[in-house]
Amino acid sequence: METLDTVRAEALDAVGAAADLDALEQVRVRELGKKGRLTLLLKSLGGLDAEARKAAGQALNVAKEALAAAIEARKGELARTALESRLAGEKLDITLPVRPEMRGSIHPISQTIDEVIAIFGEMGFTVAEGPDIEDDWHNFTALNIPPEHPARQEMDTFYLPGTRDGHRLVLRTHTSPVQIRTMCRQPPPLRIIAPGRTYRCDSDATHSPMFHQVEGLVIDETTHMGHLKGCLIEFLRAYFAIDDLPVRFRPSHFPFTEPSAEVDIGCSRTRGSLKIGHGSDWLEILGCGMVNPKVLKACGIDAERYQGFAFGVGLERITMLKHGIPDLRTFFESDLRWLRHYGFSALDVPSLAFGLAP
Ligand code: 2U9
Repeated sequence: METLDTVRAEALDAVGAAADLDALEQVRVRELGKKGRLTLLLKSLGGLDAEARKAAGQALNVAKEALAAAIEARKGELARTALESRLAGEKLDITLPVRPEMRGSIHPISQTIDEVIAIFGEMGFTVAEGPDIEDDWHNFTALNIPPEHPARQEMDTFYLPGTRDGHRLVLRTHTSPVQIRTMCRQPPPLRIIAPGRTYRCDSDATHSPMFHQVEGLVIDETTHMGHLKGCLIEFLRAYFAIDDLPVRFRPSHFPFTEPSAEVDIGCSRTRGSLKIGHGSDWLEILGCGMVNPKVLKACGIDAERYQGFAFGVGLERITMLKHGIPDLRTFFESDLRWLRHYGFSALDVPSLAFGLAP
């Protein structure tokens, strides 16, 4: 049988000679593992008498501890050398050009919504929101749009299965139900805008089944058509950043306003190119009117005491006009090159004081 001295000397030599962590682990298993040489020596003590067993046992335990300590120390040494040789091999070339950083950008529709909120916010409007899934009372009936009205026909409206409080469910065709809900919930005076997604069963070069609108509503005891005109002229001049933008109001008809008007801005069309702000042509840009008393009554508002105006703007349209975006469909294609070209920096938050857009 091997003597303790021989085993210890060989084991310590092997620890010193272990060239890497794997080799060191092999030494540990060979000497101290379940069937390791020192472990077997310890087991073999059973045959000795008590006195000799005690002395040999102590010597063996001292040897085991010394070996375990030597293994730990060698492990530290090996780890240090491994790190040093890695550091010596790795070089950092600080003259290399920086990696390109992929930055996200704000979608032009989001930018327009932020700009519209900044402009109307300055005039004292707050933002109201409501559900995309509506019922036909909030989307049509309360707005004085009767069941036989063409806007209600299946071909224009996305009807959903099921009903709410006995009313058919629809994807809202305008954001007007947001104002209906606000009027039903909150007494006048009211001054709100409702930007958001709207849906119509229509898809071609100038219509998308999902598009965006912002509508506005002012209700109090004294607001009249002069306020409507001043407010919308102010909005259009701020949005297009043209102080003397020509604006004209043409009589029109909507079921929810009376009287109603369509609003045009001055432009020029020369050889297919459209320029906003000067020239002798007009471009239709939004619809508006004094809120029909029937709509106020549907929401439980005293139409003898209260009155006000409302308007609606298509956000894709004003965004295309301001930024020269030629095709509506590109808004929703999620083409990264398009988004990089037309998108806005997240740091350029629109405000009237610091400029709406860079
Ligand atoms: C309530 C009462 C009245 C909102 C209005 C228009 C005129 C209008 C179009 C503009 C372009 C829709 O996106 S578009 O096709 N909108 O012409 N919208 S008045 O009138 C309201 C709204 C809510 C309670």
